[in-house]
Amino acid sequence: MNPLAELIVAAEERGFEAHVAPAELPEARRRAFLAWLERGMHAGMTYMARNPEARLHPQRRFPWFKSALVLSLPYGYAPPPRPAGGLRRGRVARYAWVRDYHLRTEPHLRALEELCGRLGGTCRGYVDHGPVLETAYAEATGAGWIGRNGLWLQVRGGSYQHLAVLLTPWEAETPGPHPDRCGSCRACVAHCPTGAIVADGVVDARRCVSYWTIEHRGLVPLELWEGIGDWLFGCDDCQTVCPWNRFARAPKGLEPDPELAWPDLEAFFTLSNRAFARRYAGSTFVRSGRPRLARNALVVLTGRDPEALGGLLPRALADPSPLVRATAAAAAVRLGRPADAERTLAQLDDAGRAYVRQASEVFG
Ligand code: B12
Ligand code: SF4
Ligand code: SF4
Repeated sequence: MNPLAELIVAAEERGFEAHVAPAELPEARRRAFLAWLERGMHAGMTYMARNPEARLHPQRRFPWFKSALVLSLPYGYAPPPRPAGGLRRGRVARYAWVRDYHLRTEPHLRALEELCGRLGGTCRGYVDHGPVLETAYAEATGAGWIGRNGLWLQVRGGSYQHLAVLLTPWEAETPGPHPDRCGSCRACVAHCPTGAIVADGVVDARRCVSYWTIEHRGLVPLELWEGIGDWLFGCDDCQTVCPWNRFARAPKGLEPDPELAWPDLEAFFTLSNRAFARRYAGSTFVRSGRPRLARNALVVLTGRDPEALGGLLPRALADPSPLVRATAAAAAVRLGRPADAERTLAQLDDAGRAYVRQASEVFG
């Protein structure tokens, strides 16, 4: 068996679907990435703009790199039941209902790298955070296409699939392109709550709920609160409406955790940062941390359960995190309780005070 075929078998034994793409990405995809950066669509993700050439040409850093083994891991499981008790409002993106996929995938990538060594080559595996255009490589395998929502999808499996890429030193043939099966459908564009899909396959992170609720570290712009709606962590609106996700596949032996799909929002205000990290150890929540989850909870409750928000406000206004205090003060303004916000002003930094003043203009 040739080394690539052996790697595919090994990846499949580990629960992945695996396809091969040549190292050289199509020029159009490279240009699309640079245009996205030039227009500032990476928002505050400065790491995306750092050394773009490394992302576009991994072979410059790894001269041995000849083909990419693209691994996909489905996560199309059904929603778990909502646990009883607690304050369980808002939605969590499906990928976050289970143990963090980075943690689950890394050991498999390391094992495949070791296998490469035994096969006489050097490989390098990345999942999500590496400087690799994962959807572009997935597209280049010819096993699926990039949809209008910018995600890679397959006829058999939809888009609820994580990607990982193993750079290998073995040549692969260029497969034929997969046909675009979006056709005249525009459901994802129509259902995006914030108009973030600005062109076919192009998502402007500055408008994307997923960016603001997961990646962004600071205050969430007030004009986006409405669009964020009940999204507590991430957003799946451009996927739930996609007709191909009727064929989404569930991974074997992985059950979603109801406490991750429907977390008790009160925990975000009562736990210390350390206790939060312990309670949610191994989940994607830990990457964002307690203050950001508490910030998001305030935005969701403002629109979805003002009564519950009223009960939480005194604690949130006295939160140890300035991010949570400033968001709570803006939420108080939105709730028609400006006096509560006023009392907190002394506890805010300049940015927090400006945010509350702005809240009075936007919501007042
Ligand atoms: C930065 C990032 C984000 C940003 C920006 C999103 C974006 N689309 O760029 C934010 C934080 C908003 C985000 C959100 C989400 N993300 Co994200 N994200 C990434 C990351 C780290 C880099 C993506 C990137 O390079 N963006 C820059 C743009 C220009 O590149 P691109 O998205 O690859 O776009 C290519 C195509 O769209 C294509 N293209 C350009 N123009 C056109 C035109 C046409 C017609 C076509 C067909 C294609 C096309 O060329 C581009 C360049 O190659 C990747 C992991 C990785 N290392 O690749 C994960 C990744 C793309 N995200 C992923 C996921 C799951 C999500 C969310 C669903 C999470 C959630 N539930 O909240 C949302 C979905 C939002 C969306 N519709 O894209 C998965 C996608 C899996 C899949 N099946 O495709 C990835 C691959 C992570 C992983 N390892 O699983 N993400
Ligand atoms: S993740 Fe949500 S906000 Fe982002 S593009 Fe998809 S539907 Fe729009
Ligand atoms: S919702 Fe429609 S347009 Fe969007 S990715 Fe799915 S098939 Fe393509």
